[in-house]
Amino acid sequence: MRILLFVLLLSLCIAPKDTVSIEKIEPVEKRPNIIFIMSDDHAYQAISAYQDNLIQTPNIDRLAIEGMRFTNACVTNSICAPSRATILTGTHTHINGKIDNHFPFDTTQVTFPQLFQQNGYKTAMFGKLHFGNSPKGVDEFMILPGQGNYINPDFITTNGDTTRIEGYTTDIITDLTLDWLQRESNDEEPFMMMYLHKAPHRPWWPRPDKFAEFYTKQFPEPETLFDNYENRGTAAKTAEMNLLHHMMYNHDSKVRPETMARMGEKATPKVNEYNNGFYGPYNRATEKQKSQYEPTLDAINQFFEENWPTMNEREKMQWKYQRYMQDYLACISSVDDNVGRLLDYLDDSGLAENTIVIYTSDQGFFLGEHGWFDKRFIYNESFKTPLLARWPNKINAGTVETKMVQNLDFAQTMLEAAQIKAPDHMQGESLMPLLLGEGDDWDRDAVYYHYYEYPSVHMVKRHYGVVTEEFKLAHFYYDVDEWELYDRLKDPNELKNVYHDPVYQDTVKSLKTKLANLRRQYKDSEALDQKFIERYKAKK
Ligand code: SGN
Ligand code: CA
Repeated sequence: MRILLFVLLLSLCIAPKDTVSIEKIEPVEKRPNIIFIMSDDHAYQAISAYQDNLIQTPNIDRLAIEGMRFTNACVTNSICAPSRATILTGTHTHINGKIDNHFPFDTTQVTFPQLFQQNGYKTAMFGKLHFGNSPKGVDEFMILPGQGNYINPDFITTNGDTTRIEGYTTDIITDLTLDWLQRESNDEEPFMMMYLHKAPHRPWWPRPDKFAEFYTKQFPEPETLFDNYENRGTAAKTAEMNLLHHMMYNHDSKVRPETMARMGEKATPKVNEYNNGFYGPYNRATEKQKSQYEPTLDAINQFFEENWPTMNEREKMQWKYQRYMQDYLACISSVDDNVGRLLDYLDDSGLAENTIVIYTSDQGFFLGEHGWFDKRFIYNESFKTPLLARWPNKINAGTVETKMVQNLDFAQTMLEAAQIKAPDHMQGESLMPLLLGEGDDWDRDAVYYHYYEYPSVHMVKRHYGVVTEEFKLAHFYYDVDEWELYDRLKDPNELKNVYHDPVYQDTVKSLKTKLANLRRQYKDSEALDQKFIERYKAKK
């Protein structure tokens, strides 16, 4: 494997540098290296620095202990590729055009790695990007095509080839990252590295040892696991992301298609014909790897066959929740181990001192809250995202920042840290004052959100909204015209829409004004909403 990697990396030719016109500023002090770590669908509830009853993540937690933890970081559009487009461009998705996972990303736009590259930084990217096109502004990359695979993944390389590497994706992405750091980091030029995990994205295939380990564990259920969506709008009731009704037995819960076929009617209700959801990912494994997965698969399948027919609905939900958490958290355990490998390398090589390490996810995720998996909604678990940042001697250790920040702010933050001027069209704000403990004048009191991917998988309706510390107001549109208001302080689980409650009518009025102002400020409009709907219909 190491030899293969070496030959492969040797054969990579360096991509021509992209040309974008930017203003150069002479750095006044030694510029820091930056490592931007992003996992895919990593809920803050599954990082022990945020919530410690599901999993211990001692390595990721180091960033909180040695740096800053943001408790109110959120995304502008809770879905993968749009979030990445916002991070790369520093603009809302209606501006950069990547409003959903389907439409291609317009690569003529300036992305922040290009600015680093133009300003004397070495740049690299390893892992999941999730655009159909190759990243610009990175000297070297190895990215997963599309969603990528957990087992023996393929990678697109800088010279345009696709190559398969045997092993487990989270380990391999880290091997590639460490290998690049060993080869390329030096004292003269700073670097900006994007280290991007596929895990813990669906379908959750852990490494075999973690699969076995986590199958023995049981996890506490969230308060709202059995939510019946009363007192909410149509969107919550019609979304297709309920563990009992929409999570797939083969694809997600690892019930073999043969087990279900043998059980026949006893496997009902809602047996889905999604065999390839199981064998698509699993058949990538070698015979040796399969022999490591088989004992756990046998145990799961035996349990299912023996118990499922006599379980009631509640028990079925509980079983599916446990299966979900076992595999999702096992994937995260590998992420945490590998973040530990990276942090150890930074310590041992002496790089840690002058390197900013950021840890985030492309959005949040439901871990059974409201009975759901997946994301998309403006509701807390998917709207918020983890954000940790360590920068020795700059960020005070163990600090907690409660201000509302967004993935929209990341590009400008990293650019300012590197003393590179951000283009004026970027729409976020640099988080540097907050990181340096100088945030007294930070005056953002509301953030804007807009989700578009509907009708599509999981059927979460289009909506936009405004979120303040106290309230959340959202407008669902397209095939409904419904408003929802949540009192975040009185109803933290967002179980009661108070939009029509007479007590809240002044709040509704003032938030609608705030929302209209934000839409104007960020250049969003009904005309744009309509344009994106027409574009969607034209493609269908
Ligand atoms: C896949 C998943 C969905 C998920 C989307 C988007 N299905 O379609 O559950 O919502 O990706 O996720 S699966 O068959 O691949 O498991 S995103 O993070 O890329 O936006
Ligand atoms: Ca994602």
